[in-house]
Amino acid sequence: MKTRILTTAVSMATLLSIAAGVPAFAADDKLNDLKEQGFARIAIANEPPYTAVGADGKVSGAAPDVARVIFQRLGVKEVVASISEYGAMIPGLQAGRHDAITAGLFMKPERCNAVAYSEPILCDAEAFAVKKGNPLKLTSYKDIADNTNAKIGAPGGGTEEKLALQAGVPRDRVIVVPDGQSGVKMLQDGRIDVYSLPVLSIHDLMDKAKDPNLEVVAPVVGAPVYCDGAAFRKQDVALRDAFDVELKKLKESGEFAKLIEPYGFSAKAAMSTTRDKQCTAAQ
Ligand code: 6CS
Repeated sequence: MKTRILTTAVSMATLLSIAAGVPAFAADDKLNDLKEQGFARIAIANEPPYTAVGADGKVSGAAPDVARVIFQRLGVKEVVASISEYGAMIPGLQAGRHDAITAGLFMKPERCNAVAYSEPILCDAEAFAVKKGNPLKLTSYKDIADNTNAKIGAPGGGTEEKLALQAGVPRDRVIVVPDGQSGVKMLQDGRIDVYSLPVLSIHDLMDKAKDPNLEVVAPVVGAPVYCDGAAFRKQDVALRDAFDVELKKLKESGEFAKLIEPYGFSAKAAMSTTRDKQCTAAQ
């Protein structure tokens, strides 16, 4: 009886995948392709502690470190990173330039519709870097919208840019900032009044800037806590599922906490939520 059910189940899966235009065997090819390729091409942003590229070209950061361990357990020896703006990551994945996005790309409904996310990995709130004393008293994206002189810097296609626009900040007061160092410089030069990134990223930048004339506002009032996951193409859901099996083992063994908590992330935060919850949360 069991074999028959299994047989029926397999033929049903085959029928469904062929109906979806994807030959059943193709779904599992991606992992085999990566094993043969010897590496997985990952998109990163170079925004520590999520992702970082050292002067020697070495890739680190919580997201690539978790991805590297998981891909190795799946039989893919290495990860090869390319730096991308957040807003270009999903188009790059869909165009086949990346095999996965492991960059702290936060789960949001529109992104969850475009990619196949793993279960949650890195969770964080949002933050502002402002001039000492927070002269414009900016503690929320709405405060920025309400102050007609205030300009915010944020990553292109990133969550903070979207939150500012959704709060009513006009497009000409939302300045796209290519990287952390540029954001700090623009704030120091007064070209922006606030630079917004996730809390851990802003703290990393401030620790390195060592500028007594800057301070951090965290968490941003009214902004959600987000979680990322590794993101795969929709048609690579079998690879995503295999990734999730190994991620679950890492979480259960305690290795997951050992990988991400030295960077300041909370394993408990990621383990207390799910992809489904993150993808359906109103944000
Ligand atoms: O997912 C995003 O859009 C945001 N994630 C991180 C880790 N940094 C900034 C970016 O906007």
